[in-house]
Amino acid sequence: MKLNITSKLLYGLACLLLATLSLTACQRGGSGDLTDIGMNLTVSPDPPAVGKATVILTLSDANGQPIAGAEVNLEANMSHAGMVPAFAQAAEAEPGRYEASLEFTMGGDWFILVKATLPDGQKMERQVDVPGVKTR
Ligand SMILES: [Cu+2]
Repeated sequence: MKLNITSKLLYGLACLLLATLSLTACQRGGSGDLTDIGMNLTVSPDPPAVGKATVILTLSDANGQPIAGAEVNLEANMSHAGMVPAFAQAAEAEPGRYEASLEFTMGGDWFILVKATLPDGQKMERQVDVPGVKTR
């Protein structure tokens, strides 16, 4: 009788543990906004113009410390349909600072989709608008 109660208790605990684990896994697996991650993106030349551009991106954690070792991919696209997006993988120039080359193929309103995988495996996705790319 005593043994039976113990095994029921253990079973209950195991279920609880599993539920907690899967909940955590779901949160980590989702591509959330990760609001505590700081991101700053600048485009050079500034103001941006048609042609080659350098995108500089910095990532920082909740304490403002640079996040080194992230994998950062960029997708540049325009706000109207029918454009071929440009993709670029950013290289880490210094800890927490990532640089990529892109080419704006026409003037107008662009946006850059940043897809980053942080060193702890969390995935972050953010969009940065780059309006008014100038035609040379
Ligand atoms: Cu266009």
